[in-house]
Amino acid sequence: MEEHPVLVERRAGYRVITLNRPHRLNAFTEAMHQALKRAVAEAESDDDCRALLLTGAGRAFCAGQDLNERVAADGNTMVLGNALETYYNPLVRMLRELPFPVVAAVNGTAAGAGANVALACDIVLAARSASFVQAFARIGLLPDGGSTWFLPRLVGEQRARALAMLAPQIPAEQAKEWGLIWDVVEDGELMKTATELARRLADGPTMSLARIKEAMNRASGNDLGRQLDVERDFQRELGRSEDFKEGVAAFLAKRKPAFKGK
Ligand code: T3D
Repeated sequence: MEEHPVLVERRAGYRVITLNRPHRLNAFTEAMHQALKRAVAEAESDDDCRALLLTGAGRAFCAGQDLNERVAADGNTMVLGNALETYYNPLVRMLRELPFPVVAAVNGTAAGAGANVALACDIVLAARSASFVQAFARIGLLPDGGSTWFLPRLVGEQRARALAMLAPQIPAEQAKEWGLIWDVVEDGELMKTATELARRLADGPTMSLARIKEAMNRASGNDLGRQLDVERDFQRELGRSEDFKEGVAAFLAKRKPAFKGK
């Protein structure tokens, strides 16, 4: 067994989590799932952690499920529903529900569930040489990790269906043009830009960012009326925060705000 399928670096205000199975393009094994779950849970329980940066070691971001783990000794394939229930679905929920922003720095190929873990993050930044592929139909599966939900919302129904059914490997620039991801930067600039982004978010008004995230999550299931109520309730709460006081004071004093995340 590999010693460290996931690396964690603690920095002031945020953590960098690196998927670390480069010889298998950082494909998910059970051990990697468990290590990632632990790393995310530890970040969540750390009061000083106000943002997360997720990336991959080597030339890929993540190639999805490690298919070596999908052939049982008797030749029958495993019960895949259990894998989703135990690992992928909780991971996607966790990333979406963390009370601070998650940045994905997609350093190379993001395939299958690897692409969809990236899409579950709040802001997806990709290196110019990176690519995205909903590889599932190539092996007789359907896109999981929430992508039948994410894709139509991000790129529209027609492109979503084609991405899922034809499984093309689309370059980062096209992913950006289609609205699948936030931005593309030169390969050598990826980690610098991504860490600046994580740093900036970690220095931000964390309660506000958490409520933005939650409001966006809820919007997909709400009609306008309900969503207006959500905004009202969250704004009421944020109006009492120290960061709101600081934001207004800084604006009026024409200085940079010093948010504390409270
Ligand atoms: O099963 C469940 O729990 C249900 C949930 C499923 C979630 C999923 O993610 S299903 C989809 C699984 N992923 C894939 O089908 C992607 C498979 N990989 C590829 O299609 C290609 O490798 C890539 C498009 C990602 C990259 O292509 P390329 O040409 O850059 O690299 P390569 O040569 O194909 O791969 C390099 C090595 O990584 C190679 O090993 P080798 O020959 O050097 O020993 C290759 O076998 C290995 N690798 C890549 N992806 C996987 C993998 N090994 C195991 N599992 C992989 N997913």
